[in-house]
This record gives sequence, structure tokens and C-alpha cells, in this order.
Amino acid sequence: MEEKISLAIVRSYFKKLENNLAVDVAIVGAGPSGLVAARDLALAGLKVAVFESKLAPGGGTWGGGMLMNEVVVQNDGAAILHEFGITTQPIDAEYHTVDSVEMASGLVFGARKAGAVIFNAVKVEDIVIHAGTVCGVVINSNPVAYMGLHVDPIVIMARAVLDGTGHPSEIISKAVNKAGVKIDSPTGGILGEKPMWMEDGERTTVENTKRLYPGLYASGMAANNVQGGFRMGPIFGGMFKSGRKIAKIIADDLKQTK
Ligand code: 48F
Repeated sequence: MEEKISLAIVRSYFKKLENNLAVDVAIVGAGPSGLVAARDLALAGLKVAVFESKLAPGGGTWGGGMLMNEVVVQNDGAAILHEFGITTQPIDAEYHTVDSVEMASGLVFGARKAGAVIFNAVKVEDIVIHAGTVCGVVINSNPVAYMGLHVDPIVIMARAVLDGTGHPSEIISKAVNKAGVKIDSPTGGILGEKPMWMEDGERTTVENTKRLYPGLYASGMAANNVQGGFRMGPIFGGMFKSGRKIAKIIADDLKQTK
């Protein structure tokens, strides 16, 4: 019995890993924008792997506002949640509250059921860049990174890499600071997030969602941080719309390079 259970886990995990050593889209970060993008891209027939450094995917969605586990979404954000089967409670003609645990678990389940594979506790520590195009991510076990162990990573090749790492824009930082590339921003670099302004932040999160460099895309707060947008706190419609927008951009780009 013991051997059988261990063998089943080892075999099925390594099959999953082997199947995802080369993907169409590598998404870094299983926050709301990354998960919406993952579902849309998987439904479009693309091979999608999501790498999340934490044990529980879901990003900044679990804790609501100050650990009060409710969040707010606008009508158009609620419509995206309804596609995942997530329930929203209208509070007026424009806004809804959502149980943040239902939202986080529903987003994760929806992305997975659509066909995206999620690797949790896996940190993306670098990118692969060949001849002016980002074409992969360098991954390691997050406990290895957390404990500062000197262990070499492995590589996942991807036709597109999406930075969905939220506020720090970790993957774009690697491109700018390590590879020294100029990205599609006013300075060619990362402007950095501004303080709270919900309305503006919600709008610019979607506007700032785009391809930043060949093979490299950003969504959610990562996109807003790059272009110097305002933060918005526990309202999430902009994150879902950003995920949807970048999925369409990536799918269209990949169609042209097939
Ligand atoms: O920050 P996060 O939830 O991403 P998002 O889609 O949404 C932002 C909102 O949650 C919130 C907000 C809304 O008002 O402002 O902040 O932009 O999730 C980002 C995920 O990326 C993971 C991180 O653990 C989190 O779950 N992550 C960050 N760096 C890495 C990573 C990395 N290097 N490798 C893998 N995962």
C-alpha cells in the first residue's frame, strides 16, 4: 500500500511536469488576473502552465479587506466571476460584494478545470531570453528559495511569458534590471506604483495591460506598477478585466507565430 501510493504520486507528478516542460504560455503568479488569463487561454486551446510561489494559489484574493473576507466588484467584474460559477451579492446598481474564499477557490478551480496546469510552491527566479525574445522561465522549489539553499533551478520554455506577480512586477524586473531590455513604458523601465486611488487604479490596470517586450506580457498590479498606476485595494473588477485583456492579446500574438 505505502509503495503504491508513493509510486502513484511520483509517476503522475513527473508526467505532469514532463508534459509542461514546453508550453504555449507560462503564467507567473496565480493571482486574480493570472487565473482569469489562464482560464481564457486554456479555453482558447493553448497549453498553459501557472507557477505560484505560495502553497495556496489565489494571490491577494483570500483576505478581503484587512482580513474581513469580503471584496467588492463592479457589474462587469461580477459577470466574469459568474462565468466561473462564483456568486456575487449586489449592493446597488453598480457594485457587488463577494465572499473572498469563494472567489479565490472558484478562480483557482475554474482555471484548473479549463485545462491550465498550476504548479504551486514553485518560484520563478529568472527568465530565458534568446535573441531579443523572452522564451521561458527559470523555476525552483520555493522552499529552496525561502531557505536560501544553493540549488540550481530547471527551465520551462514558453512561447509567451505573463508576469502576474502583482505589486512587485518580479518578472518584468528581471527583464529590465538583469537583461537590461527596454520595455514598452514611458521610460523603457518600471515607473512604480502610486498610492491609493480606486477609480483611477481600476481603469489604468486595464489600460496598462499589454505586451511589454517580445514574448513578455504583464497583467494586474504587475502591469499597473510598470506604468506607474494607482493602487486600488479590495475592489477586483480591474484585475479580472486585465486577465481577460491579456489573454486575448497573447492568443492573437501566438496565432500569428504558429
Ligand atoms: O498580487 P496578486 O493577487 O496578483 P494580481 O492578479 O492581483 C492583485 C490583487 O490581488 C491585489 C490588488 C487588487 O486590488 O491590488 O493586490 O495582480 O498575486 C500575485 C501572485 O504572484 C505570486 C504571489 O505569491 C501571488 O500569489 N508570485 C509573486 N512572485 C512570484 C510569484 C514568483 N517569482 N514566482 C511565482 N509566483
